[in-house]
Amino acid sequence: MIKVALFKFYIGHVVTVIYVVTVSASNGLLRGFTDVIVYVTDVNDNPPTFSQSQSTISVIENAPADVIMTFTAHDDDVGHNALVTYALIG
Ligand SMILES: [Ca+2]
Ligand SMILES: [Ca+2]
Repeated sequence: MIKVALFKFYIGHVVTVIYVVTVSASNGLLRGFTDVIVYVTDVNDNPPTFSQSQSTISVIENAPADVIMTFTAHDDDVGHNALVTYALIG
């Protein structure tokens, strides 16, 4: 019999997922158990992605100052590895 429990917790900015696997063995009459604890730490292996790869907008030259477009990026990692900062380039 194998029983698996999943726990996720934060240590600082690092998210660690813990699997606790209980394994049993039997000889037909008696049974023994042991727990196997697996720590899975996130790796920063996903870049931020935008929902749109390119956007175009037109604004008239005398338009009042205002928000003209909003971008949001998502990172599939977790914790500190999923933080996204934005910059204008060019
Ligand atoms: Ca990332
Ligand atoms: Ca990852």
